[in-house]
Amino acid sequence: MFTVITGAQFGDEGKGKIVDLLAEDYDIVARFQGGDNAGHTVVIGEETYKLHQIPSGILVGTTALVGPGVVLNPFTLTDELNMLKSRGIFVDPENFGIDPKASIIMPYHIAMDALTETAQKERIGTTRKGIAYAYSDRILRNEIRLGDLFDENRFYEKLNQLLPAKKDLIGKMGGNPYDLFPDEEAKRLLKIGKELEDYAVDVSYEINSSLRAGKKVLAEGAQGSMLDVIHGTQKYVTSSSTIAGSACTGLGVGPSQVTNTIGLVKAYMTRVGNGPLPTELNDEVGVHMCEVGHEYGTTTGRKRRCGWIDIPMLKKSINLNGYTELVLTKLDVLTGLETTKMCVAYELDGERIDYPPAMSEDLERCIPIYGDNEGWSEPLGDIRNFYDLPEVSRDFIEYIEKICRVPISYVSVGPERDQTIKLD
Ligand code: 2SA
Ligand code: GDP
Ligand code: MG
Repeated sequence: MFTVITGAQFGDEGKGKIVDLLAEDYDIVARFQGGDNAGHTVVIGEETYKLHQIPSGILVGTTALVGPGVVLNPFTLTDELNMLKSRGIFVDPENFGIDPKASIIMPYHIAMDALTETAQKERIGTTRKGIAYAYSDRILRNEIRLGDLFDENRFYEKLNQLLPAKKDLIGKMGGNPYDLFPDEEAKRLLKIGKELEDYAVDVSYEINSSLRAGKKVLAEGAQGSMLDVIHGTQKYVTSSSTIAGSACTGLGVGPSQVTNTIGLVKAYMTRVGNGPLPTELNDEVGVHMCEVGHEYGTTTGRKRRCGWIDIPMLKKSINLNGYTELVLTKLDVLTGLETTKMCVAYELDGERIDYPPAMSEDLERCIPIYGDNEGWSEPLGDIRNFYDLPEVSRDFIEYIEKICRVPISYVSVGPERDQTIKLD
């Protein structure tokens, strides 16, 4: 069984919580794209874990693999490994592996990301983790891979070839090329690389062999479908493919292996960074969503923009991912609102459309058309049965299912594992 989970919106739908919940039933959980721009939160009792590069399944003892499709920051990965170990989580080559073909996010990538963001008038609002530059170097075939750090000679050979051009470029971008990548940093990187060598695994081989042996594999997406580098709201996207198909390319598994795809849908929209968000609310309802939902970036702490759930976008995500089921999260956050709204269509140039236009410049001009419903005042955090939910909230869930024509398998009503309602 090979299940792929992705975010159906702009990320932060609660992938960390749901992957942690489902991981117990899987033998392997694997990350296939993105880097330490991701921030997946798992709350277990009093403990909160913020994972950036290590798959969320590690906390329940499921084998966690990081595929070759990711970009890897060895420094922050080491911090993350140490954080887990210091909190008593077992992490060992027995249950954690990284593909040596993963591309390294180099200090110059991070410097360039920051310089571009600072210089641009219309900022993307990146996490400044160097993601776009690391992926660009992969496409340009200029990347340093994790496996290069295992061999000092090969590493220096590549670095010495690349560094003069990087310094030149950083100088032209207005940065200080002389600070860039002193020799001590190269040595530190090599040292960390040597430590990570113990975890090196051919992820494609491992997953395919496991699937052949009847094991269950869960692929954990990062960011969200609307941030996909091809299908998202360009240019305001991340630099990897965030949709379900990317699990196949990022892990090296054939599409015929995929058994099901799960879409995580937040009961409202959030977006961190710039770019179109047609249902954005700049009023007290938006403030309610942000404050009650604690909508602050898991990696950067930035405030997330909030708005009503957007059905046209959801329809697009369903197409992009072929979702076989949806998980609706953060429904509890809507408690206390007088009315709940859903964007069911847009108006663009005087016409009603029920699917996002191809170009994000046009999406920017879309005016949401809402369906209104009464709100509910009951807190949902302690509810574990669908029929104990307030009727209006059940209508909200059932309407999404009906309009999307995809079953909702779970509704999440709080950050904790057990704050989850399984739907039949
Ligand atoms: P980047 O850094 O190049 O990937 O930024 C490009 C866009 O992608 C967005 N992006 C994200 N959106 C939601 N969540 C992400 N992870 C963190 C979180 C974000 C944070 O879990 O909250 O802490 O700010 C994430 N990572 C990238 C980014 O905001 C840009 O719009
Ligand atoms: P991810 O990137 O998709 O894993 O999501 P993040 O971890 O960045 O952001 C989701 C936030 O919502 C985290 O703080 C979670 O602990 C929290 N969360 C997840 N599910 C729920 C839920 O159903 N209700 C509430 N109130 N919080 C939730
Ligand atoms: Mg997140």
